[in-house]
Amino acid sequence: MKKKNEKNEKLDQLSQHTEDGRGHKLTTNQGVPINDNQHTLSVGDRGPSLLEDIIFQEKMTHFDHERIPERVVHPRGSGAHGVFEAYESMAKYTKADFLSKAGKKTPVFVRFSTVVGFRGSSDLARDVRGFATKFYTDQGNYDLVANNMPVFFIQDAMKFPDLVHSIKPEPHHEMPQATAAHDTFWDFASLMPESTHVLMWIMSGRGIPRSYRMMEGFGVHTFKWINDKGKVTLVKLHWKPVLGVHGVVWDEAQKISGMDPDFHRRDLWEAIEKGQYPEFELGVQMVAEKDEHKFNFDLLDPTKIIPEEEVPVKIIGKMTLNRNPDNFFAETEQVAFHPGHIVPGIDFTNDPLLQGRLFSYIDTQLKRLGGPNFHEIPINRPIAPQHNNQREGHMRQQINRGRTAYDPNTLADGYPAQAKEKDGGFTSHTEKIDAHKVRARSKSFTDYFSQATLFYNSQTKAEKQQIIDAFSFELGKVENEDIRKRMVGQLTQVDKGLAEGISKNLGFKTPAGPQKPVQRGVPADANPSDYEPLKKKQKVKIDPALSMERSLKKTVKTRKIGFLIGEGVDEESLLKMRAALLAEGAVVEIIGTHLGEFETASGKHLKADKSLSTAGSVLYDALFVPAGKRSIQQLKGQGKALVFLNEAYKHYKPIAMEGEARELLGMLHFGNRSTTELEEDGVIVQEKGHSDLALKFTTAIAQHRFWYRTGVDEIPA
Ligand code: HDD
Repeated sequence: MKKKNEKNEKLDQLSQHTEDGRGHKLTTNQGVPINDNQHTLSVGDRGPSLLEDIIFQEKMTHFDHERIPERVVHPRGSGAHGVFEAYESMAKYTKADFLSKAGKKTPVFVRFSTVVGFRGSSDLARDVRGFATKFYTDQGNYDLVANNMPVFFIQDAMKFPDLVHSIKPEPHHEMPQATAAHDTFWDFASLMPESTHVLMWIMSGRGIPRSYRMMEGFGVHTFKWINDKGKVTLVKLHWKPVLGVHGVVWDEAQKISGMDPDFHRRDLWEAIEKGQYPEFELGVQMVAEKDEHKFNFDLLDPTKIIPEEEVPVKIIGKMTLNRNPDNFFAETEQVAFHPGHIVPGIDFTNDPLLQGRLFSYIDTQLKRLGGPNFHEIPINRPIAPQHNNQREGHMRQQINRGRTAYDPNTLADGYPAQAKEKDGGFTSHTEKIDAHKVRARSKSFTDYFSQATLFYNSQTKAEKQQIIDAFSFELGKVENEDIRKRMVGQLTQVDKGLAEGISKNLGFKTPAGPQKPVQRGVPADANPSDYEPLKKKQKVKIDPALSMERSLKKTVKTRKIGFLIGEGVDEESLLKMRAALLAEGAVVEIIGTHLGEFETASGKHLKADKSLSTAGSVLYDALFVPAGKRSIQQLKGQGKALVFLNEAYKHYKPIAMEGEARELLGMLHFGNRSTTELEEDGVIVQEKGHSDLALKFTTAIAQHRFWYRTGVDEIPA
């Protein structure tokens, strides 16, 4: 039996769930039993079909209407149910009930997504990831509609359609799919210096996550928390994955896209089915209202972070995703998030991107879900009761009794009545604003590069190289050379070495600096020099939290280890290693030279989970080759087995080989070195029976990647 959480039980009570039809007769949607689901009604068995075949008509009409518009951005996604538990009371800062006491549990539904690719595109695109959470709180639904990057491309929502039009496939031939690597995006980006900071994040390993379970989430905007005395605290929200933040490398990402385009979806699904529930801690950076202007950037600017070195992230609760959806369409496709779904104790700031989002999300749900009653779709339905005078509209589910649908009234004794603030009624923060109505960007938003530099400087050597390579790939796909140069010109403002590295790969001289004009959004009557991009002195030079390698969590939990075997594998070698890895919480899959049963050297039988042709090393975090004379003989004769190992080495992954498996070394590109040298590079090779092989291998897996191993570039795989 699957575990059910509170929300699920509630939905079941509302009889929205039906089981899979076992034991029931087939019926029409009107409940009429169907006695032939194979043939249309026709005039004779070779004659024309009849219009009066209402069974066919109903079936076909429903089928023809099965698609709803995919999301204009974030169409490709995967969801999961779970629960959020508060670690402590945050009542001092917010009256939000779900954060009001330690141990308070709130059901949640999360949808992770890519942004650019269509619904059927690969999970491994280089892209921002969406991380949207619906908290079904006792005070109503709260949506934290976040991304895995803490900053956005643009500062004003007015530019969102332009951004999205530029990054989506080009409109004349609808290519390329699910990638920014084409002219229109970089044309736009190279003219929008404010996007530089997020580009650094996307070009890092964060743009190609290892798993949805290993990504951070960021609310991006500064929000307000308000306590019961009306006191405001400015906050930025973070999700921190308990397993740490991990990416894959670009070569891997491209190969995974071919081998398993559902890689992230499958990973999330399987982890939950196995009971390895993904966990994320909720963190908050808090700034007293009086300190709003103490920073050298504007807290309203969504292209800026508050460095964790400046304001630490306080961890206040944990979300555990513990149940897969029952039906993808009903839940993951129909879930409707909106940054405007907030609860008392939370309020908006005047971030111009957030303000624009407050319009866009409702508007998009009206189109996608077909009308104003989308809140009645089970996945969107709050568990808090709803009473108001809204009525009718497409697909209305609720059957409201009574005569009154207006306020004030006496016929229903004045109900539903307004809640008082003390009874938990929502009140907006009474902010005083005294200003002219203008179309303008505040000057405090014009430092575009300082934090991009902070991000770059906080990366390790390997991570910097990854960023250079990523820019080189993306811009290398751009056909127009002016665009390439303009973009690199902009990157000279981030770091000279970065710009030089990319220029070298693209085959031109590094531009001296950015091209003019670099500033958009300057009011027509303004003095342009007032709006020159600034580079302000940074308090923080390096923020380790920005680097994945510097903030590594050393664990092998849920890591997927592939065992390469042939007939006659040494059973003891295999079982010992498997037991050691499983004990540490890793996942083991046996990859055979063929599928089905294998006879071990001692005459026992075991089954392969995958074969060399249905798997690839890119789908695993590490590889082990157990001992076994015959098994190794067979692997030696399989080019694919050698590709597996060479590729794993190329992708910096730990490898272990026992007993006869060492004979493979001579056939591998990296094998021609001493055991000690190999071990330093995360390749552990031992005679059979050494007791510390498993320990050394698990320690290497906990390090995840050996970024600085030798000879990687020479491997042709
Ligand atoms: Fe957005 C979807 C996150 C800026 C307009 N957005 C969407 C989703 C996520 C985000 C995670 C997918 C939700 C789901 O899984 O259903 N969006 C962000 C973040 C932003 C951001 C973190 C910047 C801080 N978005 C943004 C702007 C606009 C939109 C500036 C428009 C003014 N976003 C939308 C949308 C979508 C959407 C068009 C498409 C589908 C949907 O809303 O439900 O309304």
